[in-house]
Amino acid sequence: MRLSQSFIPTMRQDPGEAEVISHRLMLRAGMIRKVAAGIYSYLPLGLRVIRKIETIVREEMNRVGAQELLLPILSPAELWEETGRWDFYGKELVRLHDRHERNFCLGPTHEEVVTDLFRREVRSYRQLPLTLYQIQTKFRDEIRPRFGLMRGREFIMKDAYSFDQDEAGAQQNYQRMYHAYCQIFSRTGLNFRPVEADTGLIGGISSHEFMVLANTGEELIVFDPESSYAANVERAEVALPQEKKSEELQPLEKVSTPNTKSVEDLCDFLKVDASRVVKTLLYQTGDNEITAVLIRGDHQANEIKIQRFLGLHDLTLASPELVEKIIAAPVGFVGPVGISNIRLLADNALRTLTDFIVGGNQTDVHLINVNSTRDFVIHDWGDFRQAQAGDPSPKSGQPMQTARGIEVGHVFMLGTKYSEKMGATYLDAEGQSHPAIMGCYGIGIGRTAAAAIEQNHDEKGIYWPMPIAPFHAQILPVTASEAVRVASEQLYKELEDQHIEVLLDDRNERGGVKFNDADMIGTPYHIIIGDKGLAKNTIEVKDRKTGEKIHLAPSEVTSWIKHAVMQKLRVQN
Ligand code: 9G3
Repeated sequence: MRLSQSFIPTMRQDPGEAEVISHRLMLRAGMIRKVAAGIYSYLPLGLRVIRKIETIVREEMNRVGAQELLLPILSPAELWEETGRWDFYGKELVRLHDRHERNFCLGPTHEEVVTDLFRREVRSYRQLPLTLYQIQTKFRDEIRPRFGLMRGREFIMKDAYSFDQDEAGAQQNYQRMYHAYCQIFSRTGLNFRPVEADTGLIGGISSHEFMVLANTGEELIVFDPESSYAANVERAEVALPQEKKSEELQPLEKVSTPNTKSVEDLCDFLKVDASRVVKTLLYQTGDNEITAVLIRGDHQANEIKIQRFLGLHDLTLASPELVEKIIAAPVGFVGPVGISNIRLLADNALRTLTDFIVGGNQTDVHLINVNSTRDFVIHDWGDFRQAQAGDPSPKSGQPMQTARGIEVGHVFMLGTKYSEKMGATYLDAEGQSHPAIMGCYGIGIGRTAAAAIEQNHDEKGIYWPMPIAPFHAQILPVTASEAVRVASEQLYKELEDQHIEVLLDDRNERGGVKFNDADMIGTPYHIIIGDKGLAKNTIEVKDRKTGEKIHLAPSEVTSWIKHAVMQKLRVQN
């Protein structure tokens, strides 16, 4: 491709709107343009990256026997009513109606549609197992679309659905997909990690997320450097504490602690460590009902764990008004002593904690040397906190570490949640009817491209991993002589003949402009052709990522590039 004839509108200036590096670089490299909040056009360069990721995904899906189809984007409300999700999802579901006032949504995911297809077409166990997938644009009306392709309202997803006869088959299918995902993300050239995940609102049985490791990632994971254990912090279980409770307890005391609403203020004032303080978090769990959760001062509450324990869909902190009304205590000074009308849950870390500090249910008052059982009654113990760095691994017992990641893929064992609700059954060899056991498997295609940039950039721009690079090599004629033009054209033709994806910067621009654009676009190899080099019969080849340069005779360049590109495509294969 000739740059003079291509539509790659690079930007010299920084686009102010972009909050993350991948969004900024996609705009600056001329890969995408915004049409509305969370809605983007993929320009030719961006689309090339998207297509390469899609090709890898297709190859690996086909390899494990998944079959590609294409379901409609418009989905009739009736299917979503059958599973209860028409009412469950609020404004995030993009709803519309046709000329006959029939309700539809723009598909945010396709469990309902694919399960409907299954129940109409599949009768017998002989037709199972069956795995279907598609690569399609989805719609979700996010409250706060941001970070470019990372969290758009319209986005490209590969979604796959598996149907099995029994649990064992479903597990096998899940494992196969898990390995296909490892293969896909290895082939893209990304540094990733599969982690145990929470099954969330979709209500599956087991699930793993595929995280691209990047400091800018929105997800926090804990991992055990000694074993393969890794999990999203939302999900990671925390082992019971080991130490023993001390036997001698100090007498409870009331202390004046002016202006100490936060744990930090309190610790400064009392000169104690946050691990001696217990926070009393109050959640509204009914119209006029509050549930308290006690968490150690240096720990974070995990609302997903609390929610699951309570069997609730969502969890909101109680308003100061409700707190005043039910326990007559000021927010910031609430504590468990002397409160009898609410349910008290406590995190397991409190099992071994003695002589701790809690709110005194009066402004500017705390209680010290507090002990559970002696001073108040805990109704339920549980794992209610977020795992953190240093917590023991459930596999090796060694301290775990934390890392940030971007979720690019997710695999779920669904069980019969959808097949039972929608009557997606098959007949076994004895003619008995059973609901199919399902799994679903997603990959964010655009998000994978964005994550690749988060992981592969420097101050000058992007450096693409070869397997998903929009072009393999870029020719930069940096002086305007006829000799340089002829050598560039010659090389361009040779490389194209060898099926190397090459971009020729034949624009009438200064060398500096060409260098800057090439560094920003991130083509892995830059072939720099100038009069000085040609006078010595050399052409410079630069590795965009490492900056390494070599000088080759013009006649050697094509075979060197071909060899280097093939090697980099193969290594990750
Ligand atoms: C909705 C809306 C938003 C949603 C969903 C439904 C997330 C929804 C979860 C999934 C799970 C899997 C198939 C591929 C693998 C992942 N946000 N989820 O179901 F109606 Cl508005 O999408 N889907």
